[in-house]
Amino acid sequence: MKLNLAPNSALKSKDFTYGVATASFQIEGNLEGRLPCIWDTFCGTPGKIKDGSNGEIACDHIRLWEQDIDLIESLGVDAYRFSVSWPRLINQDGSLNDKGLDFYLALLDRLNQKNIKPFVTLYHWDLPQYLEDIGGWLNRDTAYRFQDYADIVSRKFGDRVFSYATLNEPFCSAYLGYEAGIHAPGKIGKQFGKKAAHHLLLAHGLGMQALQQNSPNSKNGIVLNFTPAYPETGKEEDVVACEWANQNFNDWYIKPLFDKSYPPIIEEISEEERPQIKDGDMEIIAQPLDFLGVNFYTRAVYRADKENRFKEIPPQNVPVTEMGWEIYPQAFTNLLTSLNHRYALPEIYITENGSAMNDAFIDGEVNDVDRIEYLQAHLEALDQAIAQGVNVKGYFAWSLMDNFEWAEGYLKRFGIVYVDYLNQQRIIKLSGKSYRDFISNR
Ligand code: IFM
Repeated sequence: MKLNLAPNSALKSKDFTYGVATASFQIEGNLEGRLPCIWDTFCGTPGKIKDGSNGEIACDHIRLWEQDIDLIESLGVDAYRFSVSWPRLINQDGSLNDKGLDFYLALLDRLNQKNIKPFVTLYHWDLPQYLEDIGGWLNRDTAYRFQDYADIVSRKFGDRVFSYATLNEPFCSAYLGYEAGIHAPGKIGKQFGKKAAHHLLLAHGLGMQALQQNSPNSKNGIVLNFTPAYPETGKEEDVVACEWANQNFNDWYIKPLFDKSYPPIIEEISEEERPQIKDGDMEIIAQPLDFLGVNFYTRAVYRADKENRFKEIPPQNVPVTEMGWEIYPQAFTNLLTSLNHRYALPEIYITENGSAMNDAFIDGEVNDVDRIEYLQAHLEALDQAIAQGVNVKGYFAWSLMDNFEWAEGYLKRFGIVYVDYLNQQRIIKLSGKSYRDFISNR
């Protein structure tokens, strides 16, 4: 099975950027080289991670980074998206950690030498634990500490970075981390989620100010994840429930960036849920963006529910990935065209798309045809969105290699490269070979 698109597809252009993506906590390991973060604490709390694992070794990338860059080069991609670790770069007193800085400078230099564009994410969920100890994202001051971090790092990285994203998926940090409690720091309660979200968005705006000042030539923006909401039936009550869920999970994060306001449900949520918005906050949040990163994996289906307004209906009798997420590529096209219709968007990069599959490592190979099918269907869906006028400039496969999948530990594999955790060997899966051939035959 090969990845293939029509010869006239925009995705066949050499100007379209293809990449692979990772994140610091998920691959780096080497805890001794940095301060503790909220995910170390979460992993240390019994019952939080399905296989009881942690990020102590992960893919041992801090040690194996040179060979990992060779691997990325061998895939023929144009770009590598990765995150830098705040607790590896900044000491508790706010000064720089020289060893951490040297690591990332060497990584950036090597990528640039190889003509692989570095897409750097500043925050992919590894908040320093000392900041969580004083409230984490519930503390407004954390947004200003993030600005200091963005400022110091972007000065030091100089012109090495092709693109900066302030945050990856603030929905996950805020909702999963501070409301549902299934991600670090594991706080549970409706009174937390939207407060954390507001401070994250404020941090984004403040961080953007630092980036535009220190690094005006890089493409600076933010990465949001979207799980488009669909009503279970056409009944009005389901449609209303679905709209509520959509505002809560998707619009809450994008609307402030472009419209300087939260979605209408802000008028209906309880006082205790509402964030404290100070004068000028919405202007800070809505800094002009050079790009918007879109992460897409699946959709969600909702029905009306008397107690909670909406109820998510798990996929039944439809194709799903190992995460139990429905495979529904049409939602990818619809998401992009509808965002394009609603907002004055900057350039879009698909900063994550991919699937966890039940990979079998047999005789040194992983023939993950199901992952290729997922990729093929999503590239076609993307192609359709571009044909309908959406300005998408690039696509990153999630992920370069299998890694620590948060609350799932190492049980779920998203890589196009297999990692044998017993010996840290990397084996390019059939999907990785297909992606490589597709990119080189453009
Ligand atoms: O592994 C994660 C990544 O860190 C953020 N986006 C979704 C991926 C798959 O769950």
